[in-house]
Amino acid sequence: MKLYDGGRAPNPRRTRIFLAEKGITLPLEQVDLGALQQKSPAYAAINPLQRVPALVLDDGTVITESIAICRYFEALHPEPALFGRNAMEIARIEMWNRRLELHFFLLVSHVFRNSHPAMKEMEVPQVPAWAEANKPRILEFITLLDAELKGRGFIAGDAFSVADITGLVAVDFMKPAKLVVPDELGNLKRWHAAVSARPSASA
Ligand SMILES: N[C@@H](CCC(=O)N[C@@H](CS)C(=O)NCC(=O)O)C(=O)O
Repeated sequence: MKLYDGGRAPNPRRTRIFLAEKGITLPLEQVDLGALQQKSPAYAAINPLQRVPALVLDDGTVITESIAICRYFEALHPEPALFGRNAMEIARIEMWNRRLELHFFLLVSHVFRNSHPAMKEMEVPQVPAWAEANKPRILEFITLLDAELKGRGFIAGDAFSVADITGLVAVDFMKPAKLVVPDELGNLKRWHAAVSARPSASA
C-alpha cells in the first residue's frame, strides 16, 4: 500500500492529519506539484484527474479523494471514530464536513488558484475576478462558523472529527491565499489554536 502525497498541498494534508489521529503510518511517495509531476503520464495512469492524494492498495486498486481515503481507513481502524459513532453523530459530522468543503475550503481554493502567480500553470485560465468574488463569501461563512463555535469545543459537537480536520486545513490554506481571519472572530480563533496544538496538525 502506498499514499501518493503532495507536500504542503491542503488535500493530501487532510489525509495525513487523519492518519496521524488514527496512529497509522504508510509509505508515502511525494508528487512534486511545483514540477507538475501530477500531469506526468505515470501519475495520470494512477489518477486520471491528475490530483493528489491517491492511495494505491497492494492489489493495485486506486482510491482517490481525500475523504474517500479517510473513510477507507475509518472502516479498517474504527478507533478513534472520526466520522461519528451513531446516526446523529454521523449525520452532524457529514453535514459540517460538506458545509466546510462546499462553502469554505473550495472557495479558499478558488481564491488561491485564481490569484496566486505560482498557480498559473495549474489553473488555466486564471480568473482574478473569480478570486475576488469568493472573498466576501468566505467571510460570510467563517462569521457563521464563529457563531456556531460559541460554547462548542469542536465543529460538529463535543468530539474532534474529520470536520475539524477540513476546517483546520481550510483556515491554514487562507494564508497562502492571502486571506485573514478577522480578530473579532474569537471563537474561530480559539478553536483554531486548540486544533493546531494537536500533534496531528504538524503531519
Ligand atoms: N477533491 C479532491 C481534490 C484533490 C486536489 O485538488 N488536490 C490538489 C492539491 S490540494 C492537486 O492535486 N492539485 C493539482 C493540480 O491542480 O494540478 C480531494 O479531496 O482529494
